[in-house]
Amino acid sequence: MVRRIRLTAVAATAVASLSGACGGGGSGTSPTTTAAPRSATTTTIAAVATNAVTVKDFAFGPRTITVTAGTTVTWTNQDDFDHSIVDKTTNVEGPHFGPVTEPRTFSRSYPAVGAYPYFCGIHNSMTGTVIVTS
Ligand SMILES: [Cu+2]
Repeated sequence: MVRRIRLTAVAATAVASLSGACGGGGSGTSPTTTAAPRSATTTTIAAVATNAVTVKDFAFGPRTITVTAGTTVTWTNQDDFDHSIVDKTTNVEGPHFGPVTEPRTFSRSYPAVGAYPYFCGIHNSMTGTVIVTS
């Protein structure tokens, strides 16, 4: 099965440049010119990172999250029944979590770069992916 993972990086770069205003020359003496310092400001706005996934109505939200290596991702179950997180690659299933088997949260750390698809071990149609970048 081929699964396509679309990674959307949102980075807005705003560059503001200020050009020095040149004063006009008056009559008579030649004006003294002082070079105005040219100032440039670069602002980079990165996408807001999240390490939180909400589990609600048999769905993971967001279904795909992107985190940096070393991040711990936490799922919070807002349904009235338990879920679990199974790493699709390793088939390792975390404990059931939710209102029946508390706590309602489950956390897993992602130390290495890669794509980590997962699913719910109780409801296999529930799928998601953690994308880990450097
Ligand atoms: Cu489930």
